[in-house]
Amino acid sequence: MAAELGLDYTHVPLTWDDPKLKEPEFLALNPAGTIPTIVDDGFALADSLAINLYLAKKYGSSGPNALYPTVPEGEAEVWRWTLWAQGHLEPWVQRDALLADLREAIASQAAKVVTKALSTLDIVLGKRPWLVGGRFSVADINVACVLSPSRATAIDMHAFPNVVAWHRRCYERPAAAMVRRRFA
Ligand SMILES: N[C@@H](CCC(=O)N[C@@H](CS)C(=O)NCC(=O)O)C(=O)O
Repeated sequence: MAAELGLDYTHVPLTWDDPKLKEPEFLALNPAGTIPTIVDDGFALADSLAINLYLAKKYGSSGPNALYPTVPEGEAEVWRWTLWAQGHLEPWVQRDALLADLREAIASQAAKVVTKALSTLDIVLGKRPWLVGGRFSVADINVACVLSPSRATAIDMHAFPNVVAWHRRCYERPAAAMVRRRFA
């Protein structure tokens, strides 16, 4: 999102298992001790989808490349897709990262939930190229990043061609390609 918006930012490279995430200095920014976490003008915020909404609304609400709709209906649809991705996809897609016993308990259900969610997405993306307002927006980023190649290692999207094509469009954008090259 920062790259899409052309923001000048400093990336502090910490991996999910870095002990620094559980030290007081970091916990003061994010009590959950997780990445990603941002600090913007002294304001600390965690959780990737919330971060994307915040940055898009603050820095991307106007101009030809705006990523955050200004009309209430468009904003509502952005919330809708973000909450949908968080509820219907993220916990299930991320099952690889969950505690081992929990992961085992949900494994058989996770595939069904993800398949149902991807079916919904495939129907919607068969009717329009982007999720909200006929243009690329934070809604696309928030759903696509939950399905990112690094997170969704266990997900096979091939049965959902509209999702595959849209996901490629998102990840082929110059900002996404540039960031992935930089951190590959
Ligand atoms: N829903 C959160 C998930 C955050 C999360 O669990 N991050 C992982 C890395 S992908 C992490 O920092 N794990 C360390 C831990 O849970 O202790 C988001 O999207 O930001």
